[in-house]
Amino acid sequence: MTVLYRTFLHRRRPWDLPDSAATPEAVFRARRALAPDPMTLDSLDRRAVLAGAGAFAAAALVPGHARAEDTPDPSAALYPAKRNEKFVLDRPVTPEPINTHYNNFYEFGSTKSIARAAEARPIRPWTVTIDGMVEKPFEIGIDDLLKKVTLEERLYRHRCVEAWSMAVPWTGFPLAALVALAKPLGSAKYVRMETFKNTSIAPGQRQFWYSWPYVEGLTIAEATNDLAFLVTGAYGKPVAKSMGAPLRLAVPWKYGFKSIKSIVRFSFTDQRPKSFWQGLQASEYGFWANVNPKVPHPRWSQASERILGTDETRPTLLFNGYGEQVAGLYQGLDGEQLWM
Ligand SMILES: Nc1nc2c(c(=O)[nH]1)N[C@H]1C(S)=C(S)[C@@H](COP(=O)(O)O)O[C@H]1N2
Ligand SMILES: [Mo]
Repeated sequence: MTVLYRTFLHRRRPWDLPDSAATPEAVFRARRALAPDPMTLDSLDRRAVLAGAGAFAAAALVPGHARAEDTPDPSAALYPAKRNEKFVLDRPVTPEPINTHYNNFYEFGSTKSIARAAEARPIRPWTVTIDGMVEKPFEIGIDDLLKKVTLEERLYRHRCVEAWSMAVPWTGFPLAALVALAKPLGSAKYVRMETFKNTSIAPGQRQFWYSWPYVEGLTIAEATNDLAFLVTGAYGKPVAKSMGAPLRLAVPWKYGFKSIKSIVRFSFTDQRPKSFWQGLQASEYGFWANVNPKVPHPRWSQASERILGTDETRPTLLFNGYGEQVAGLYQGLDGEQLWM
């Protein structure tokens, strides 16, 4: 529990005043290990963090207590899927309770403890719209979409821009398979992805200073790269609501904010999409957001990462270790801000 509790207390709202930058790291860490930092938490958030941690402790200790992964799901029989051994890790898989209970999902609040709030969100029916520059726009239900693809398991690293990381056994299918179903026109250059919007189930979406819904985008070349993965499951079962059920992206060579959760729309376009975080703070979060240890975030270093669930800090790898698969995508783009 000590290790699990510690993960709740790692918390950095990206646009907050950088108390990690203003405070010697050792002091900062010691303070964080005791309590959520009152200087960076408003009182509502503070209550959410404490309630979330308490709820998790109860869920972990009381057998049979309802948790996200217990929710019945019509696609459950598709799991576990066969592991694709091509994707290997250099570290152990992150324990599942950490992954399902330490989340960035601003639709449900700006703390990491949103798992319980996220349980209120229905994930069936779930309709995905494919539109924009395609041969013929269409809508498809998630379970019909699942019939058109082959699920596989892949072990991926997952690196947040906040300098923590996990290792996740995702299940899903290549984004390239969805692009093939969509039949984009030759003139389409980007795919823009959008999260659901429903203020009655996602309290964070009532916060007007964000521009909802959450949006992300990739070039068609990135979207059809073998590594770009649409996630429907994790840990051998349907993916938890807190992690973006029933359909989220995993682009492991980019910072985590690119991996948009709970997608309802894929639009093909010749205009570069403006993402959620870019809209909020373009000087800190860009379109490309490729992981690079040598390019610091304007308010903190990206040289190393804390591996959640352990006491380990490791040097961050260029493209999060996936350069061999993706470096070629960025040749000739020297004028672009590829690393933020
Ligand atoms: N819709 C939506 N997608 C999102 C986010 C979010 O707040 N809303 N957070 C992003 C960030 S910053 C990260 S690090 C990952 C976190 O995924 P995880 O909770 O499964 O670790 O989701 C990304 N996708
Ligand atoms: Mo993130």
